[in-house]
Amino acid sequence: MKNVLIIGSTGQIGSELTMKLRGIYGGGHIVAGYIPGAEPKGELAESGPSEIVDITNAQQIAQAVRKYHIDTIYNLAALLSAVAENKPQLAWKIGIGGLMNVLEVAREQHCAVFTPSSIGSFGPNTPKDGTPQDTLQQPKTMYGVTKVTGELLSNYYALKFGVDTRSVRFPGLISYVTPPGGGTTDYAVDIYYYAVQGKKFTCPIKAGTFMDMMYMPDALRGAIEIMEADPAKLKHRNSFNIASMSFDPEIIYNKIKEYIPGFEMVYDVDPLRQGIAESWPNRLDDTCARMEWGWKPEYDLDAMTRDMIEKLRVKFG
Ligand code: AKB
Repeated sequence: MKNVLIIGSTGQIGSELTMKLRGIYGGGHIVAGYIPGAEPKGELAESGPSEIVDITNAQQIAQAVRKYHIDTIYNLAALLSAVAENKPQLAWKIGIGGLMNVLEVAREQHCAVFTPSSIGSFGPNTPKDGTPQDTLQQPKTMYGVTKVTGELLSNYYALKFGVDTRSVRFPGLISYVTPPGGGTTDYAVDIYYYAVQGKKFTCPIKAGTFMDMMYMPDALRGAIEIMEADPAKLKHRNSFNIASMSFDPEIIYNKIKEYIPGFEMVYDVDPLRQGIAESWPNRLDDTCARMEWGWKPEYDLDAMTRDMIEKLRVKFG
């Protein structure tokens, strides 16, 4: 990987992945693609090139790929699960219309492509505990429908046209840098912001609802390592289960209380997010990722909680 285009570089994953890749390959090799209204700022704007690249505009993608001699595209444009339920047509346009644009440019200009999938690609009839790599994927959300379709389409382009497509199924991602917008797992980010600022947190997800979660540094490493993996060792491509921790609201609340004893949490369950959460697995089995490309998470709930609190304390003074 030498020249990389990140589509969605100012979003929750993109803002950190762009900086991490610039640290590894040099700022000039990593192009931050963004849409008007979501311009890169600060270090992200100053540390390397940026271009307007709207995923729904195939020509813009092709031009950026030609201009910077791109060989790898990270396609991070998507609506998260709760937003996608309210805007299903737009979710499809970005998630699948956009992916098709990326794959066509990649086919013509010989790029590798990373497009994240999600725990949202599974549905209520998927085995909930130890969810296997290869299993039923019949999601009931538009987000999930786009993720399963994206996995199939990416595999099709690999098989039919030899495009080097690879992917992981991300759990809920937790970070102190850029907040997520409109996901079902967002509560596990918000809770830290409230705790550190000494505010009472109202949790939209019921106690006892388990979902896979991951600290952002592990997620970024996963996204980079899968693209650097030896292709001869990959039996799967789109998309690998990866996992590091699974908890419900009570477990994360009690963990934060170990460090901030006065922290308070109450419940006001959001039926949309709760319904989505209940249709997702409790805990994925990531054996295939571990065996095929050496995936190994570094953060558990305790290590993540210590780091989140420390970093957010700095952020909020
Ligand atoms: C969401 O909650 O929509 C995302 C996801 C798990 O894919 N964070």
